[in-house]
Amino acid sequence: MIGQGFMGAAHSQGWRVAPRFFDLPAPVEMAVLVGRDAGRAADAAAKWGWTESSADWREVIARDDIDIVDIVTPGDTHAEIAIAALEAGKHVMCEKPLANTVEEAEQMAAAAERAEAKGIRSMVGFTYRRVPAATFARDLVASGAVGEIRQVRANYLQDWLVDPEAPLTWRMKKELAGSGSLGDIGAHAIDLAQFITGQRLTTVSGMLETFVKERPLLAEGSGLSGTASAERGEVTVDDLALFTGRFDGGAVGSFEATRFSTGRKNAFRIEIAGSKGAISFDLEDMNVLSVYDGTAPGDRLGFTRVLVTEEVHPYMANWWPTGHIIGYEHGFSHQAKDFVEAVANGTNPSPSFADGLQVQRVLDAVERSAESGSAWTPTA
Ligand code: SOE
Repeated sequence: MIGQGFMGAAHSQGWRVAPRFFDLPAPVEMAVLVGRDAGRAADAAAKWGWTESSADWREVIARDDIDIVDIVTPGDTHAEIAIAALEAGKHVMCEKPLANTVEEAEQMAAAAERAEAKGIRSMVGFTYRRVPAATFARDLVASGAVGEIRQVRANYLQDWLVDPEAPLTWRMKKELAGSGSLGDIGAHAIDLAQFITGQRLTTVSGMLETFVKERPLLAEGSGLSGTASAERGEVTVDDLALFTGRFDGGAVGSFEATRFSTGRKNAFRIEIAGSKGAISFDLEDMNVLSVYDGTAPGDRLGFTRVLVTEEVHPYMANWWPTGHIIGYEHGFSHQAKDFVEAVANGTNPSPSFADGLQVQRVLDAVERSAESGSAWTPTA
């Protein structure tokens, strides 16, 4: 695994737990954790359960005893590391968004296609697809439970940047993160909306806003927080992204991604309304899927809170007895499990780098639309 921030901790948990709860077709050995800073990498490796640590990813991907490379670094390094790892014959899992630009994502998707011809697998870490209630939502929609999909409403709301003195971490620098709320959390909304509906966004119209244009530089820390220094720097990404879009299957969607929604910590909601019914998912209530059956008798209409905690639900048979809930970190175990199965069984995992490229094109179209004053902009 390359990277040692918040996602490093989350992915480590996934790799460590997946083989203990799922019968995987191959063993998982957490071999090497790579981080820029050798001391921090050694500490993180010891804490999270990696056998070794290193500060040199090139040396690690050249090793014969490494089969899988998991990339959890900021977006500016995804393309270089992923392409090198694929060319070295390693299966690659890469955090979202796939890259910082469409051009990089195209190069990564092309490298993944070349590697696939040699049996090398790759996947993007859109983890929320693997929250059982979200996977179940996809299954229900695919079974026709909502009928013809008409409306998609997705909003991903956080508030960790409301304080104008919160320091300038890498997620606020375009050269490192590619974009702000748009790519960081809007990408999740795009992926999940497309995953659940089975439709793809073809045109978008959007606006972006940066509320706080300058922040104290980061003195110490990383990830979402840290201590502020006396110096200030420019925020070069969006704080909020709002857009509407049309899907290729006829649905129409509205999207909101913001780190300025005061009081909302990690509220990711998606609602789909169709000709026969509707579903509503809320990450803050992640063991539930609200389902509306518009064909029910008139005296029994209303959203039903379905507890997605039963062994009949996706991934749930391997966890706890009936009604026992799971949490944020379980998605990372499901992701690790699905990836190991694909690698061992010789199948292509999903979402692929090509899927990641398509999301990147949507992000880019939103940016182009916002620059041009919200004009309708094709995603391809
Ligand atoms: C910060 O906004 C963040 O950690 C994102 O980077 C993740 O992708 C999201 O899952 C939670 O919030």
